[in-house]
Amino acid sequence: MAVQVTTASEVEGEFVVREQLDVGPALRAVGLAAKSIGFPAKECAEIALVASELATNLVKHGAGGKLLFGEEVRSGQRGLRIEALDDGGGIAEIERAQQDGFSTRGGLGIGLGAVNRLTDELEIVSGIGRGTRVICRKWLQNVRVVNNAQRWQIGVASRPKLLQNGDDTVMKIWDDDFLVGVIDGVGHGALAHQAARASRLYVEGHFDQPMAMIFQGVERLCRGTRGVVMALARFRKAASELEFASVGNIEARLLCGDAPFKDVVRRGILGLRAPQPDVVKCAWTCADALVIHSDGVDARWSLAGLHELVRLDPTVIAQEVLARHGKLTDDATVLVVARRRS
Ligand SMILES: [Mn+2]
Repeated sequence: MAVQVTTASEVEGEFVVREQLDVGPALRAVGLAAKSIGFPAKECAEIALVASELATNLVKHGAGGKLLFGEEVRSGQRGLRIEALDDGGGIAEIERAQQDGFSTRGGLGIGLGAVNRLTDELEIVSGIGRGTRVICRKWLQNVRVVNNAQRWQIGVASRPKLLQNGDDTVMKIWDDDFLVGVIDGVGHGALAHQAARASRLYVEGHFDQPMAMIFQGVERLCRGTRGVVMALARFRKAASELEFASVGNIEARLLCGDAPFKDVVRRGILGLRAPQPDVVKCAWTCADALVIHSDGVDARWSLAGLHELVRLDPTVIAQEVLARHGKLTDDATVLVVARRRS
C-alpha cells in the first residue's frame, strides 16, 4: 500500500515491550498523545485500546518488540500513527492472522480486530527473519453539526430470506454530506448477517476516509468469513457531487438522470482478495433519485412505470421496487436517495 509523505511533529514516543507489565505505560503514553492532538475522550480511549492490542500482541506472539507512535499531518488533517515492530515470528503469524478472521476468534486472528475497526489505516509488513511491522493511523474528524436532512431524504426497504438479514445498509450523515450504501453478506442467515453488520459498522466509523481505504478496511475485516459485496455512494457539497464505488453484485441506478450513470462493476468479494473498486465521481445536479439494491432484487427491472414514483417519498419508492422485483430466494434490499420536493 502506498503511504503518502507526512510530516512529523513533537508528539511522539517509543516503548520497548517485552512483557505484560510493559503494556500499561505504553498505552497510557499513546492515550495522552491522542489527547494532546485533540481527539475527543471516546476516541482517546479507543486509541489506547488499539495500543493495548498491538503491545499485547508483541508479548503474546512476537519475542517482544517496540511500540512507536507519533503525530502526523496529511493534507491539513492531523492524525496519530502507531507502529508495532516485533523481533521475530514474522510472516508465519501474519499468514495465520489473515486466514483466521473474526468468525472464529472475534478479530483478525492474532487480535488485530480492534486495530482494524478503530483506526483508519492498517498496514502489515512482514519479511522472513525481519519480524513484523504493523502500522496504523487514525485521523481527526472535523465534524460540524449541520444536517442536510432537510434537502435530501433516504429511504430503505429490506426483506430477509431467513430470520436474520444477510443484507445491511449504510447511512451516515454529517455536515452537508452523507454516505449511503448496500452491503450483502455472501450466503444467508447468521453468518452473512454478522459479516454484513460488522462491515456496515466499519464503513460508518470511517465515513470520511478515501473510498479505496474504506474498501480495504472491509476487505481486511472480512477475511476468514464468506465475505461481502458492497456499493457505497458519498454525496458531497450539499449533494452536488456524487462519489460511487462498488465491489461485487450490487446494482445502482439513477432515476431521471440526464446522463446515464456509469458505475464500474468490479467482480469480487470483499474478504476473498477482492480487487480495488474504481471510484466514480460525477456531478449530481440533474438526477432526482439514486437507487441501490442487492442481488435479491431482479436487476432487469425497468424504469417504465417507476417515473411517477419519483415524486414520492424515497421509502415508498424503495418499498415499491422491492415489492415488484424482490426475489424470495435471497435477502433483498433497496436503498433510495431522493431530492426532497418542496
Ligand atoms: Mn444476495
